[in-house]
This record gives sequence, structure tokens and C-alpha cells, in this order.
Amino acid sequence: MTKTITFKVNPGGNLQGETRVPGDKSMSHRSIMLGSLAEGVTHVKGFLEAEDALATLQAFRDMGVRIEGPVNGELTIHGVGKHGLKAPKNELYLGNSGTSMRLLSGLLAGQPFNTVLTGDKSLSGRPMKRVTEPLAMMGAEIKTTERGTAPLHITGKAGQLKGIDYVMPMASAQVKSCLMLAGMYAQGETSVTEPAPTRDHTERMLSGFGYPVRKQGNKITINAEGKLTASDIDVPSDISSAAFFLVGASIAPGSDLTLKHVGINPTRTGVIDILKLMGAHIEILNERLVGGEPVADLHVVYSPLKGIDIPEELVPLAIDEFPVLFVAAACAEGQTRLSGAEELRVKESDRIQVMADGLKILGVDAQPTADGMIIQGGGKIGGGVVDSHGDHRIAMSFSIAGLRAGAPITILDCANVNTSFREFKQLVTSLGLDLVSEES
Ligand code: SPQ
Repeated sequence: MTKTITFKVNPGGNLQGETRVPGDKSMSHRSIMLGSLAEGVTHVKGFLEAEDALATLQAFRDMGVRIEGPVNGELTIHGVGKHGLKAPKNELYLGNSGTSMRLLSGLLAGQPFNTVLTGDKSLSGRPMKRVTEPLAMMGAEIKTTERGTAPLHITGKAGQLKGIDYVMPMASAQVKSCLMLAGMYAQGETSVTEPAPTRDHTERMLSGFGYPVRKQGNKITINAEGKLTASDIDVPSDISSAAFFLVGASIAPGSDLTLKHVGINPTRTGVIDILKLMGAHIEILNERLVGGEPVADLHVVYSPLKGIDIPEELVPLAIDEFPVLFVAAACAEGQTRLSGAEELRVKESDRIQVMADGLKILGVDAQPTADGMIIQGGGKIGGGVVDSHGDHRIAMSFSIAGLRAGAPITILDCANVNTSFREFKQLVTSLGLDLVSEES
């Protein structure tokens, strides 16, 4: 039986000290994928030991890749080369992880074997046509349910995929990365044009492994000519996990916090830009490049926030941080308005509706719109029972709201915090939030 976890947060407190949050989830997935396809042995440091990245790791073990670890975030991947994957004996179960399913669908479309990709209830409800349709244009054969959801039945079309020139209808790093991975097995060139910049870890890591990728403006082009040469990877802390602490320290008077070694790739730093526009006090210290990715220490102290209209160009650069940014908006004086963020409706939960429902229970004036939210901030945050709907980022966001609440908050269905941030409870309590986790 799967366990149920409930978080109970006592109101008040602040966040003080210095910490390093776990490794970047997006980069951890990609380190396994590219390390497995490389020639030679890849060492990874800072790997995220959480369920989503571990699902990708298990999938590659199931396809015959020898991977040692993880031990304290370190892995050794014995790459099998671009054409070395073996047919898995069973279907590949990818749990809650959209990244695993969407990126693997592109990679597996061009293999000489068939695969079936499955996931949990949330993942089985998420749209997969956004990858299966362009892959079909390349000649891939992937069956979904009638609703365009998992399980995905992939018939491997080794040597038969053809490159396409695809203009993505939505800004999605998963769709872009999926098509790039398929493009590594396709005849001719595969190009993907994105309507707005999205996280570029796939491109950067491919280049780090010596695989040619061409970027002209918003268009990325790849072909099957390259090979991947094993390369060591140092995964920085995940800015999406750091975001809970950036917001927590910004809203709780008396907070003073330093987050060490955080990835500040410009395609991920929308949360810092948005918080600064709201008046947050965040310093970026010791900027450096680690394995081709910019990294820094972030120092944040409490500062009164004000409501803003969030610039739409920042939306894809902060897409996973909106649940906790809504909490910041609830604490900010005046109105905050988000638009152009309809993608939030197809994440692990409908993050617009679920956050609006929970905020209303806590007494916050939060009006969901088709593509965003309007929040009148600055009033009191109350207590109550809110439902995270099994979405890790919602569960952690409402925990952070406890710092400014006037009464206890109970958050239901929190087990999936383990998909991205197993240490969350331990870390946030050590820094000053009064949170207990109850298992049943
Ligand atoms: O992997 P999953 O479940 O899709 O995870 C999420 C998250 O909040 O952890 C999205 F719900 O992050 C995505 C992100 O939203 C990770 C990702 C990536 O690694 O490429 C890209 C983004 O998704 P998308 O759909 O915008 O491409």
C-alpha cells in the first residue's frame, strides 16, 4: 500500500543560516541519459537522489547500462554508446516524472527495439501528444490512449526516422529535448524553434559531451553525425528547490539565508528576477562556471514585497516556481497579476486551480484565470486544511506559506515531495520552519 504523508505547519518563524539544496532535477535526468549514450565512463557529482531522477536511472539500468551509485550524489555511468541500449525486459515505469517520459519517447523512437512507457496516476493524465505528434512527423510510431496520454507503446524505428523543421506551439524544454534526442537517430537535420527561450541543459550537456548542436536565435539544429564522449558532470543545486527558500526568507521578517552552489543558468533565473521586481533582497555572490553551467551562492534577507504584473517573457524562465511565487504574491502589498502561464494547468497538477483553491482556504483573495492568476496580497494568511493533489511543488509552497500564517496549516497528500526534494522537511525545519510530517 502506498503511504500517505500529511504536513502540519505551525505558523510563524523565519529562515536563517546557510545551506545547500539538492542537485538540479533537469540536469540529473540528462546526466543519466547522455552518460549512458556516451562512449566511456562518466562520473557524476551532485546527482539528485529523488524519485524522478531515480526513475530515469532505473530505466537505463533496465536497458542494460551499468550504473554504480548513487552514493552521496555520486554516480559512475559505464556508457554503452549511441547504439548500445538493449531492449528492456518489461515496461519502463517512470513514476511521476514528465521529463523522463517525454525525453525518453524521443530517444526510444529511433531504437532497434520496442518499449512501453508507463507512469503514476498524475503522469498518466498529462498530455503526451505534444511529443508524439512531432515524433510521428519524423516517422515514429507511438501509440497513446485515446486522450493522448500514457502508457506510450513505442515501436522502435531504427534507421527510419527523418529530420523535421519543427516550430513548437508552446515553450517547452521537454518537447525541444525530446525532438533533439530523436534527431540524434534521424536522417538529415532536425531543427526545433522555440517561441520563447526555455531551459537549455540538453544543448549545453550535449556540447559538453562533444556532440555538435547548432543554435541560431531560437532555432536549435542537430543531426545523427555526432558521437558522445564521456565527460564528468558536476550538477549544481536546483534553483527550483532553492526557490522555496528564496520566497520563505523574503516573506518572513528576521530571515537571513545563504543558499550555496545554486545553478543560475539564465534560462532558469526568472524566479530571482520576479522576486527582485517585487522588492526582494537577493544577492548573487561568487558567480562561477561549473561544467559549462553558471553557478552562484544566493544571499537573501527579508524585505517587504509589493505586487506586480509579472512580465510574460519571464514566464518560461520561472515556470516551476509559480506555486511558491503565488505565496510571495499573497504576502506582497497590492495586486499581482500573472498571465501567459497556461502551461501551469498541465503540470503534476493543475497548478493554477490547485494553488487558487488552497490560497482561498487560507483566506487569500486569489482569482484563477485561464492562463494565470490575480492575487490581492498584503492581507492576513490564515490557517486551514489544503490539498496538494500529490504535487510536490504545491506541498512545499503551502509549507512556506506557514511562515506568514496566523494559524496552523495542514497540507494533504505530500508523499510526492520525494520526487524532487527528499530532504525538504529536514532542511526547512533546521532553518526555522515548524513543520511535522505524519505518515499513515
Ligand atoms: O518532470 P516533470 O514532472 O514535468 O517536472 C516539472 C516540475 O515541476 O518538476 C514540471 F512539472 O518540471 C519540468 C518543467 O516544467 C522539467 C523540465 C525539464 O527538465 O525539461 C521542463 C519543464 O517542463 P516543460 O513542459 O515546460 O518542458
